[in-house]
Amino acid sequence: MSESLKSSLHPLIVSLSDVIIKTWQSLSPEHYNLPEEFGYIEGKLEGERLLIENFCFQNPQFRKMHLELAKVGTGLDILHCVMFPNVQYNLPMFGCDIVTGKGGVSAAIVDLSPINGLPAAYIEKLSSLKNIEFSQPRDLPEWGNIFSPYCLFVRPSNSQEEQLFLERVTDYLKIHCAQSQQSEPTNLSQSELNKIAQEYYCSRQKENDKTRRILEKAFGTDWAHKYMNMVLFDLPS
Ligand code: BLA
Repeated sequence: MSESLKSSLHPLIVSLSDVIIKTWQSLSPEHYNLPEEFGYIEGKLEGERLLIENFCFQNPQFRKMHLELAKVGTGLDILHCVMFPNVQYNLPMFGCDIVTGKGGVSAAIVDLSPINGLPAAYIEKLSSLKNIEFSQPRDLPEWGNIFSPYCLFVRPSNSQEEQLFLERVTDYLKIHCAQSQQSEPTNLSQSELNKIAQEYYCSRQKENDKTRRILEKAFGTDWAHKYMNMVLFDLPS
């Protein structure tokens, strides 16, 4: 990981990216080649530099495990992470997004989002996690009907809450990695349903105008469209 970009990011993003990469190592990940032009990217947003760095892996259960770190000027840092299951496995979508600005962390979201329902083992594990209260919970946007009842969406208001968020993401990742290792491939018709559900998840995520706006301003409409469709939320083949 390039220390130059990473070390300049908000500490919560640095810690979480370390946790993600470390946890993925238990999944025997192989490299996933993103389209070549999308590894390390630099653009300009309203005269400010936008830097994007991508890390991408795959294994039998996950067609793509994607971590993106981004910095806009000196004000805005972003962590974006999605684990896309292979549609042959009945696994949910792990998704996480952190946006930090001059005033601290503005959005921190993590979920294991259902693909044709959450498997019973996930419900059991997630519902037995201890309840944590955040002082500033946030409301999901309209396109957010893809998220599960276990979706955590908050504005952490101090470093203690940032730590709690980090611990909760770690819990979700550990549950997901362990479950994925026990998962067996399903049949063809269920795989087809999983594919449709994953396409729906991606189409809803692409309705997030806040993400689109930043990419369009820095790189133009065409490039942003390509990036959202080929890198952030590409469809299963
Ligand atoms: C919100 N995402 C945001 C915001 C920005 C971005 C600037 C607004 C911050 C705020 O409301 O406080 C920007 N996020 C980006 C950019 C990238 C990115 C530029 O990932 C990538 C280049 N978004 C995801 C994933 C989830 C997600 C995987 O990519 C959830 C699993 C959620 N981001 C998400 C949600 C919001 C958000 C729910 C709030 C949207 C709103 O309130 O309208």
